[in-house]
Amino acid sequence: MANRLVISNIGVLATPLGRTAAVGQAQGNISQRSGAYLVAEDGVITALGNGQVPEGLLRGARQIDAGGRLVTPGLVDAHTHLVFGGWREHELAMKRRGVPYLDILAQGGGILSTVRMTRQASEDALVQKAGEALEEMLRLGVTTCEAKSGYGLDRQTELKQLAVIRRLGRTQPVELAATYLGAHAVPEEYKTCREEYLRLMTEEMIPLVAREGLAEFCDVFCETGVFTASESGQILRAALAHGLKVKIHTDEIDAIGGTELAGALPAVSAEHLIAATDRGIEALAKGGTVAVLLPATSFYLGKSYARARDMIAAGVPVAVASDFNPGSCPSLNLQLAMNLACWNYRLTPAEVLTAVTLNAAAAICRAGRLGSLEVGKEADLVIWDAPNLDYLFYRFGQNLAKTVIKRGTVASTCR
Ligand code: IZC
Ligand code: ZN
Repeated sequence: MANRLVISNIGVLATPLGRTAAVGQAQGNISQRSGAYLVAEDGVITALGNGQVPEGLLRGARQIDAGGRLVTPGLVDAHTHLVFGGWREHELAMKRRGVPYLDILAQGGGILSTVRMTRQASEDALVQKAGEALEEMLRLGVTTCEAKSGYGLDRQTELKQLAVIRRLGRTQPVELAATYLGAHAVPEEYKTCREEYLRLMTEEMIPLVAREGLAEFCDVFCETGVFTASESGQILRAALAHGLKVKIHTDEIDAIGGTELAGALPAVSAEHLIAATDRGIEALAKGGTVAVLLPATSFYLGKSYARARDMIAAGVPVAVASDFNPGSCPSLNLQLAMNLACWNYRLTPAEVLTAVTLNAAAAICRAGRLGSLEVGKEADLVIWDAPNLDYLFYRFGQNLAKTVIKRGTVASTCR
């Protein structure tokens, strides 16, 4: 007999609908059912209804009374640098003095400092550390998470990071989507011969990562002093040629053409976009590229906030993610990013919900299976210690997730 889960007495079941990203006004048009119940069998949603659960559905089922609380899809964190050695609190004083992020990197700190620590860490130590982060993310309501490499840059350490992601994907409940980010920085040993590093990525690493199925996506940090738009195009085209899907970090600090490139390729997603121009936004709309916005990074770098309202108006699907990393966003709290998105992007609670569920799932090519609560989708959901959706955005600074369910199984219970 199927493994059946029934969640009854749901105060409000709030969810976007669909199997592709919600665009424009649709981003804010979510379904909100009062007094609902949900039934899942073997991890897949088989029925949704209102009021009393029919007797027949209760037989042999595990039943959870939601106690009149809010239920939403499980959160999808579509942009994290999950696997890294060490931290970078030694840069705090420098950052407080106003030394810019890119200057710290140019001096061999920043990403390159994390690269040194990640090269030194054993695979087991990285599994332990990233595993603890995932446990915390799960408690906060995250049921699916994208995870990038990019702190090895050499062959051995990039493969070590991807192996960590693969191991964690098999041993803990949060579903992982792996991204090869060899183009996160030019490693110090290639400083005077960057073409050699480009060759290593396009001719060796990308083919290897694709052939061995170590990552689904390839990403590039397209930024002043890191990789140019032309180099980014070269790397991402090589990735596409080998069957990887592509993403790009672009317009985090300067607009140097990466966003136009993202729309033209097209990339599945373009991330950051703090400095995006009208032309960049048009290109994303044309390419159907998801804008993955990272408001906690704007907060931490003291930068302005991406033009989320303009993007939605222009027909760009907007997702919101944590950007968890040891430099520009040492927080894995996606709930905090949701609050910032509501108040600083001026998105409605419904638009933010779509941004961290359906559109985030689309940003990692999983919207057909995840990101909304509908018959046929996987039963990934959060029972919140909240009576309605507004409450999630009204309170802030503490974890409001009560019970987190992944594929029909209770994965975390708090409060
Ligand atoms: O470690 O600084 N922006 N990559 C691009 C990062 C931030 C992560 C880091
Ligand atoms: Zn990033």
